[in-house]
Amino acid sequence: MSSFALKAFLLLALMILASGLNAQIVMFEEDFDDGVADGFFPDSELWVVNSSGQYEIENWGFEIHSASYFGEYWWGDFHLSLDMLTHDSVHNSVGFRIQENGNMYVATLRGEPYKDVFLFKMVDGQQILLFTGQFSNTLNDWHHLEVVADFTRLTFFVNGEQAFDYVDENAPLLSGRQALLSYTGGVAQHQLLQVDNVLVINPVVSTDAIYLDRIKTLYR
Ligand SMILES: [Ca+2]
Repeated sequence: MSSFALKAFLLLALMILASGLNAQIVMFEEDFDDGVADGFFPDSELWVVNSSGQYEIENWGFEIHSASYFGEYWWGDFHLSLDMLTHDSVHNSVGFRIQENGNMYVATLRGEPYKDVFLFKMVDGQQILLFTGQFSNTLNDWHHLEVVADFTRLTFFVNGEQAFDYVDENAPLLSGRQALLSYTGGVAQHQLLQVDNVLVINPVVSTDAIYLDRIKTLYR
């Protein structure tokens, strides 16, 4: 490629990148409306897509855990959002930065009588409480949950309201898969968990800035 052609190519690439500067990269998206939970890896065959285009699992019993995993082990920073409804149970939970050895973070919203949020870190089978606090919410309603992981800073939003903002400075988990988590126990021995509109995005602003810098360096 001639020097002129190279410069023209780089300029074009720069313009394309600049035009997409405020865009966001979709890492994962599933609304279940086609009846299939593409990209999910459930640990139980009880996870199904219902006739309303939602992903659900129903469990009866005490202390029953189930997960449906999605994403990649190399996923680092992300913004996860989804809608979640639990019938007859208080737990709305998502796992993230789930590593191959099972270590992970878990964000939980609990309804009445607790009305609180938790951030746990699972390390070698041990559950470490990183944060808990009161958080007003209602039972048997859809809640919009968002988890934002920015390096060691972990933020949890419920229905648009910040529920925690925690910086993990003690051996933080920096990458991993994600999961929808079902749990029966405590006040209810039954849970029908329903999930919809799972979206994982990676804000591209900082990424583009890095690439723009590289291309500018090449072009000089
Ligand atoms: Ca749907």
